[in-house]
Amino acid sequence: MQETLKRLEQDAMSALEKADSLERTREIEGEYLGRNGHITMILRGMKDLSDEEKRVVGPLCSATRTTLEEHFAKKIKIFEDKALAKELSKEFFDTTIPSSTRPLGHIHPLSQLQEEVERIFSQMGFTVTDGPEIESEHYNFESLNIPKDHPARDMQDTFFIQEKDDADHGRMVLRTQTSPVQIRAMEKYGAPLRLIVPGRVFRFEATDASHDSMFYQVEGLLIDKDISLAHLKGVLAEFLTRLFGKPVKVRFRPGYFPFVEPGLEVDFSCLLCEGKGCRVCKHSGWMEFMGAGMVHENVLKAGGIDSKEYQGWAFGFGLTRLVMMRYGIDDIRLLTNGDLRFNKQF
Ligand code: FA5
Repeated sequence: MQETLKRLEQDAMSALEKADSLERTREIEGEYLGRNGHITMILRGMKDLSDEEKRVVGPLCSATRTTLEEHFAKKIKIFEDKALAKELSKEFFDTTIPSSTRPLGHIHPLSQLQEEVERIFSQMGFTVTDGPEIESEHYNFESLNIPKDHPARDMQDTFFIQEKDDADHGRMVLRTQTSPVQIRAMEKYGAPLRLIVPGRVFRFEATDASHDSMFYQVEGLLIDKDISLAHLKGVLAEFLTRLFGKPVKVRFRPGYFPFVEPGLEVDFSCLLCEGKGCRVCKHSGWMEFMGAGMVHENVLKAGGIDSKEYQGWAFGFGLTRLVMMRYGIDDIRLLTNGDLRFNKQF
């Protein structure tokens, strides 16, 4: 049997060597390795051999088959490559034509700006934090020094999503601001704190070109010892300068928010006219930016922080409005209506 196998292998190899076409090679392959080929028949006949013979012939037969398979495959590939080259030479094939590309999506301008804001504040040592969009009245209002029935609640029209009043936490609402995360962070981490909270907020209001019922805010909070508004001014000027890539000034005006004392409205120098006054800044040289102030003693208390030892400031700006300023978008609703003609411009 060993002899037979050796002879078959030699015969097959010499026939293969002589084969001068793909068809002939396939024919010889069939004669030896096909369904009724010589090697296949021997393999099929193995079952009639004694165990001892099987032990010797089995591996030998498999080895012969593997060797032949490899040689046939090699020769077939040579013929196929030649055929392909011949085929290609018949037609002009420009290998420099770019392949057809699939249309790729890209990041929404709001998310792009959010990522930039997060990057800059992270570089300044701020942690990026998150909080629930469905919030309790306790976190959204009470703990932020806006008691029940206080007129300050009317400053933000609210989507209430629960009729029943929970004794400790009131009703559930869609958060109207990112400020509740101030309290959640104080409770969770204690002082000192240095964080920003980008996120969605919701207000029950009629939409127009500059107001939406869902928009993005970024909250900022810094709690430590000996903190003053001078630090806030420095941090904001640095943030805006890094964001816009040119020197930006910041100014404070008095403002009212129940959870800060003193409270501020923050403006930054107009990017277009650099403070000289133009149509965009209504000839004031300043753009309205956000609310801020020193965190109210009652808020620190609600968050479990000793206001004798620690103090700090908080701010909150509209990320959606910042995107509008940056790209000169004149209608806020364009950002969320999903029109690809609009989205593809960024
Ligand atoms: C607040 O929401 C305060 N939580 C901000 C704050 C935080 C003050 C910490 C002090 C300390 P206000 O209601 O002004 O403030 O909203 C903040 C920003 O959200 C506004 O400056 C504006 O840019 C944006 N904004 C408010 N309402 C809308 C709206 N309907 N659509 C789009 N943006 C809005």
